Amino acid sequence: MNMVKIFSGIRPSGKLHLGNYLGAIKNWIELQNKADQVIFMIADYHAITTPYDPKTYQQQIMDVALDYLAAGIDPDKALLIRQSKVPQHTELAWIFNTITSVGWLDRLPTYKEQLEKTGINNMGLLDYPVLMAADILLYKSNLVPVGEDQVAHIDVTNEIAKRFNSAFGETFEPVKPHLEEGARIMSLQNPAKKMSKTSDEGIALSDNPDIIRSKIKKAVTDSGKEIKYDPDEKSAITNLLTVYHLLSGKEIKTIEKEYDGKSYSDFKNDLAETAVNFLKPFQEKRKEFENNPKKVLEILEKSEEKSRQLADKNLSEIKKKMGLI
Ligand code: AQP
Repeated sequence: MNMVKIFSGIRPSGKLHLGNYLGAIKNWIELQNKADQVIFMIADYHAITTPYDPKTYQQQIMDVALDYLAAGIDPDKALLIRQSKVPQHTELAWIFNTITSVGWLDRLPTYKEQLEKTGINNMGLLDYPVLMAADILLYKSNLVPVGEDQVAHIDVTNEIAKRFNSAFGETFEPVKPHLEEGARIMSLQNPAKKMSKTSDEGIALSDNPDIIRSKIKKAVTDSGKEIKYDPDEKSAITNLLTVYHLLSGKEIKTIEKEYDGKSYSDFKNDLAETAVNFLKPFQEKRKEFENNPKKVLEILEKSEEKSRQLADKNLSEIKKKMGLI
């Protein structure tokens, strides 16, 4: 049987939110026990493609490391790395640039959305999926747990892998995205948009109970009164029901029955308490790591050393096939 090699990452572009947790990290925790190689990355080179503050950037990067560890990423099972500490990522991205068609990139919805959002059209933004392909293929990873917005990028990764294989010889196997329920948690202010770190006030994993309660109280709802799963007619309530279901483990049908005849505000109050209770152990564990920055740094540095070795081996094979060495 083929080895299962997991890779995924998150941009340190703000506080991690429930969408990041339910769409990605929750699955990472489950998969880390089942795979032969597991690498989770803090995508610090990806996050500088959009506006950021250099003065707080190191703290933001460490905040993501704390979130990863508090969520249950086990450094004995997974390597936990900062992208910029493994320079082979950017080296391979350059190599992949030479076999990537611009047409695969400039039609991507994620690229167009970011252009619209930031008004900035830098090369890094266009090239983002090429660096992502390098992140994944540098370790010959074959399974990438992500939210729905990233699937188009995995398609580009596979295009690049195919083109490399046909030009230089079989090297990469196909990469599969791993998606579960929760792959698209929507914004609490606008259920037509996904919850995100930069353009939305999502529920941060580190929000205190009062902030969580206030954000859920203010979440938009649909017309009517019924608490019903109906993505077309009741997109806001459907999103809140999905979050409730994933945080409580209760089936959607059971929740609908429980709130039959009750008001949106009853439902929201209980959802808020569910979220507060769900995040409590996470936040306690995060505090522990926060009080031990030396240990966190040690975990990162040890992982990065191992990743550089893995990366070196694969990059040498790639360069040999290309006649670069
Ligand atoms: N709303 C979401 N629902 C489910 N999964 C999500 N992911 C992101 N948002 C949701 C998944 O989380 C991982 C990290 O993605 P990211 O760093 O791009 O997260 P973001 O919150 O989308 O960050 P930004 O900086 O605010 O980016 P934009 O501006 O692109 O939204 C991925 O696996 C992603 O799928």
